[in-house]
Amino acid sequence: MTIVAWNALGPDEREQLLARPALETTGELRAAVADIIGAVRRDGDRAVLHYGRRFDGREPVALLATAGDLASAKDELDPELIGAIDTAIETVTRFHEAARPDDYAVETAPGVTCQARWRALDPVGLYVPAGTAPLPSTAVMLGVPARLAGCRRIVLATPPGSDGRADAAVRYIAHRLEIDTVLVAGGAQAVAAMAYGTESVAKVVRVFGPGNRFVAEAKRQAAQDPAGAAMDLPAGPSEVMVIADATADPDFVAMDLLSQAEHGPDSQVFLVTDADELAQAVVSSLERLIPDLPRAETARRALEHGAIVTVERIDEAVRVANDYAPEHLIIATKNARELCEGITSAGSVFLGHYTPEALGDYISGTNHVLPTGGWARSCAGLSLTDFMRRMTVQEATPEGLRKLGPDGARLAAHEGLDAHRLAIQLRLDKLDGVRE
Ligand code: HSO
Ligand code: ZN
Repeated sequence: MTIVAWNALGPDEREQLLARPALETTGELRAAVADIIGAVRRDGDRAVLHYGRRFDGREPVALLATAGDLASAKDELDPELIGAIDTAIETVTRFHEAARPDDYAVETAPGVTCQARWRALDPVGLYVPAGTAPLPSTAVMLGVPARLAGCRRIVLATPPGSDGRADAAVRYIAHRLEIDTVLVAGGAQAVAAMAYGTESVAKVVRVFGPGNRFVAEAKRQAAQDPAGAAMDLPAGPSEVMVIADATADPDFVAMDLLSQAEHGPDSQVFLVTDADELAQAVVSSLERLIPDLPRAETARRALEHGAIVTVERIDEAVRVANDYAPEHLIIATKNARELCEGITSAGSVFLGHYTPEALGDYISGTNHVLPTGGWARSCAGLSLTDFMRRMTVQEATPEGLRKLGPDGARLAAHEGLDAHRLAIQLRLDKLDGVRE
């Protein structure tokens, strides 16, 4: 990782340093995904199986995991892993439950009541990737809020492993969360199955979850199609920025950078520090720690396009972080909570020397499906309310209509919308006895 002094850079160079590689949605990718969606809409399950064979060279034992598959997953897992999954479900439940929104009602004028009422989305589709390895933690992050929101029907799609079955931990999580439709398929074909429905799965109203380029493109296309399904966030390569001062432990910082770098060669990792010695020490730690990692090569490639940025004062680091808007921001400084007050754009923030990002990935309780690619400037990570929608309700008594109707009719007349005006006026006339 190269060390760059922020103050030696001009505005263009700064921008370039923090620039993310453009996500390639080539015409080729778009066309390939459109073909897959077309085939799944036409041929349903048969097309889902066909593309699974073609792209993954795998065929599921059964396209839908059976109730027995889900119930018996527990017997295939180490009891300590089961305990860890149960803890994750517990903490994620606790944190997400606290976000439950209340319905509310307001009398906006005498006799006119307006309400907000929350309703769960139904059905919803959850995509749990298994790219380089199955990610059961993602099943927790998607499944828990969907369950808590009260979504009645939940479809969980995940690619088959080499035994043709969904990962045992993912099956166990589905069972614990009473998700009984597990589609053993991945890629664009699984997204298409959920967004449009097949013989095996109901068409869902929104598809959630991260995935590769094919998955992301399929979600995008389905979300633009009125006959498809909405999506959650546009997901890009994972990102971490660490702000650290001289009080940070270089090994801790290095391992935090590596834990994000090991996700993929396109992961984005940055360290911003006001301590030149720490910058040097982190470089040494990285070199010492990488060789022992099973994913050393992937991590090395990600680090190649990351950087260590040195600043003169730690509050400059806050500005750099807000400019970049990282998916994850670790603040490993002595006054971490104070610095956090200045942070306006980050998906999830980790404070102090004992809060690695890995804690949030698995077990602290926050969601790990977070905005990447700069979306943290305008979007938040997944929460309970993403699985719900708010509808408004209003009711006017005759007194209420008398109170607000005349002004409503005036506005309608101004807009030249006479049926609108009359919809109000006819009722006012009836109340006044002008009309029978
Ligand atoms: N860091 C990833 C989530 C994850 N990490 C899953 C481990 N498993 C999201 O950026
Ligand atoms: Zn991670």
